[in-house]
Amino acid sequence: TPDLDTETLRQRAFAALLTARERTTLLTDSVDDRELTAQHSPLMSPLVWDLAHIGNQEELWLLRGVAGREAMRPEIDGLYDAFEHPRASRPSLPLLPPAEARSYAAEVRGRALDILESTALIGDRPLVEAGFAFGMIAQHEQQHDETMLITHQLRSGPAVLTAPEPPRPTDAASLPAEVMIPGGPFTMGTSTEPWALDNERPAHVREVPGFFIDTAPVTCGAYERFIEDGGYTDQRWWAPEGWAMVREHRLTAPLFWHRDAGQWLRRRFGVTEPVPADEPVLHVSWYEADAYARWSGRRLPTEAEWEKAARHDPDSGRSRRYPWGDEDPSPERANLGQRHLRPAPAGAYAAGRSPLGVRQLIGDVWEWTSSDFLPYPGFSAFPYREYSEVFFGPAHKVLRGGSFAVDTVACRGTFRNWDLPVRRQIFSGFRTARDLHTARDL
Ligand code: AVJ
Ligand code: FE
Repeated sequence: TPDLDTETLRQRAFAALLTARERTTLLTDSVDDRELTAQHSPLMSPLVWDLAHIGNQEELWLLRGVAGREAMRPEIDGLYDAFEHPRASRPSLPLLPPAEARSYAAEVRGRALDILESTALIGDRPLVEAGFAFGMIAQHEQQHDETMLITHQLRSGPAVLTAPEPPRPTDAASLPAEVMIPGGPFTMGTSTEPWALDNERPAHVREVPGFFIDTAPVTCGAYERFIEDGGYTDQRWWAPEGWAMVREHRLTAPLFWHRDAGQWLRRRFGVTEPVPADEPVLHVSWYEADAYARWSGRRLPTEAEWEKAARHDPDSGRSRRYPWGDEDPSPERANLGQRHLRPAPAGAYAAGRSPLGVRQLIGDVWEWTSSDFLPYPGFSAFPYREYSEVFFGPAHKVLRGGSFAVDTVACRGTFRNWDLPVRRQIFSGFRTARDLHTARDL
């Protein structure tokens, strides 16, 4: 979206901030104060920490960074600095109580909107160019909304969130299992997407040899066959650290699954239900995705392969913003924004398919790739090293495409997420790939 005028940018920023706050409000008003301050899992912050952290980051970047204001409450900055306190320790901090956290976030927002009204968004300085700082803060809030939705999934007790069912595919039975992506160069990353974060930049050409990739993410039914075939008890399929994790934690299935009377059940936002065979598998670690792929005679796609499948248009040779083209996501194209509280069945969203016919690359489940989280050639940290740069290296694996819990403002064909390969509480799934010329073709 090059060359947007300043009023359009302002309206977009305003709408993105509003959408994010509506979601934050839903996630924090749907539980009582006791649940807001409780630790539902040592892996997560109390919800009330996320709420005040959202306000604090907004104060830091929009009020102080963009407008040069004084700190409103300098004494709380340390409490909400994610690097100062690990998640498990946050419940014992003297956090703002729920009512104070709400009013702090609201007060920051009021001032931020005044600043948005009065700031030139074009040709002023890099932090505000094309409304970047406002877009970054809307994305930050939405990312914490996804984190808070994970906390909701981890909490016990009856359901407090509801949503309509996602659309079912109409032609899933006739879809090919995999799609061939021809070899050759493609443009990875972006230098023009105004709100792209530092790790998505700059655009650069990658040579990617031809490969096959699954038409849709791996389903629960396919994953059950891996389990039934003894996948979790056969060391052959596992990376050494993955095998150690399986043994130590006695893993037998994805997180939130359990077996009852010969059937796999799962808990999803407070409801126990049969595992749906045709839905993309969710809550698997990178190690489980990697083991499944090896068991199936395939492998995870590299990050570059994933992005080529999602963005490369073989007719024009150009990289698109999304698999379907350059237009923003819509409910017909992708399962995003917590509109549904689950992935859609594999093969859904025909309108969101790529030029070569790959489906559900955007939305539904985050997809593990085989790649470590590394900077692109020409990377430069912006606006702060702690967003991406400090996480680069072999410890983190890249996830792509966004889940049903990702908002459109934080989802693009170029968007990169990362996590530790042991993580399973995130909304993670995967699809598999293979080289063009594997033994079966010879
Ligand atoms: C990009 C999702 C890994 O949640 O840790 C939020 C995003 N960075 N606040 C995270 C983020 C700072 C980040 N991830
Ligand atoms: Fe944060």
